[in-house]
Amino acid sequence: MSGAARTPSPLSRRAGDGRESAPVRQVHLGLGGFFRAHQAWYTEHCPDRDEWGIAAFTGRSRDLADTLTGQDSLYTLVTRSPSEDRFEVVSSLSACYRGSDQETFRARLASAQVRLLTLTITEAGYRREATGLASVPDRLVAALAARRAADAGPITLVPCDNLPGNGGVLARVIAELAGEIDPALADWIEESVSFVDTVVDRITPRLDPADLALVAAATGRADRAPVVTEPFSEWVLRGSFPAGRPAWDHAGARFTDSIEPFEQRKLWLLNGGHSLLAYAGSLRGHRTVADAVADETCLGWLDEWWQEAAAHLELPDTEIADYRAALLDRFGNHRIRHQLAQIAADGSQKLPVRVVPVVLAERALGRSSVGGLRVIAGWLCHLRGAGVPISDPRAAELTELVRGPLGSAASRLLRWLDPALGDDAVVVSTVTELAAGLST
Ligand code: CS2
Repeated sequence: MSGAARTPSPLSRRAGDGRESAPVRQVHLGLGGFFRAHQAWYTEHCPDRDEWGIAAFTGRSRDLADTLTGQDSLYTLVTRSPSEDRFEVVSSLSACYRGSDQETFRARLASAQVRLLTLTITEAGYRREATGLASVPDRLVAALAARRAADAGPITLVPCDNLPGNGGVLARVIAELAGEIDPALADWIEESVSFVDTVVDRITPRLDPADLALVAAATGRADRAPVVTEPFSEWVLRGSFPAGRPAWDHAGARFTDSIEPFEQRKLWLLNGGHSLLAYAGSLRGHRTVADAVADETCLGWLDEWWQEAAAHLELPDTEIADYRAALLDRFGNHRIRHQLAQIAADGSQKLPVRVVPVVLAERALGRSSVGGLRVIAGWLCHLRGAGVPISDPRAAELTELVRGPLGSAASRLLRWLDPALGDDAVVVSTVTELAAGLST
């Protein structure tokens, strides 16, 4: 399609631009770019997609639900390789709602037609006290109570955030909360709700407004909510789906009984590498992942970190080498403008799962773990005000903790991450030196 000289028409006609909407059997919480590039895209590519429509609720944003509703829940997915853009209209969303619409959320979950709930609520979303309003776990428990009252049958919850054992984490917080409210509800949840663990991967930067015009020019359709993503995508799942699921395996998802090696590979190499670049790389003046990996110094740091992390992965060496090589290509895709500031957010929720396990494992072997400690040193500088702005649910507590002389700040922050790190003199002095070097 080429619409260079035409005024683009709105993207809103299912008949002409996409598919008819499918009956809602899946609900999603956390409607954003990543969900639309990942889970919604997998559903779109299933042979049984016409049976699995999605009702999606935003996390906090009101505007995105309204914008998507205004275009009949259709959107354009732009798959951006280093050399070209590919455009695809995704029709798998059947309805979009504001996250504040708890009544509809409850009603959807109380429907026997609905078999699945996927979630992208960020690492911080699994905390009960995360927001001033009702937290996500509170809202989930209320909706599950409605499902039980309606006798709507079993359901599967599929969390899709970067936490190891994310299904188990969610199951624990829900069980605890439900048990406090009503033990009979907790029993019903145990019998009727399946929690699936997942590893999700697709680099999806926040939308650059310049892409709106690009999509309009290329497709002839004015889409107010397109998503730009990379060509690579991975989804690994472990768990059961008592009420069924779309044939995601036909769209490339992998089902396994042993998810830990995939989790560690992704969290340590990709996400840990991202956090290293976000903190240490931004201190060298870089703004995007691609800019940072074009810098030999950052590349050396990345290599050092990957070397340490790889020593603790239970995967064949050749597989790790291939994964690292592919990651370098993905990080180096200069047409994906993935902002380091976006990745730097919520470090308090990210570093404990991306970096700390490797540092502890390296120290247990008597090694210094400079690669991993550099991430923590970069985070320390960031919390002390250097580099990109701080955005973190624990910001107030952490910025207070890192005031004063660098060495004692390093020791307090390390203790906050893990008491064993705070008590380890080698770790404290290494982080202090690395942070001093990064901030000059
Ligand atoms: C990133 C992830 O923002 C971050 O912390 O590391 O969002 C990363 O881009 C995705 O996990 C890629 O799948």
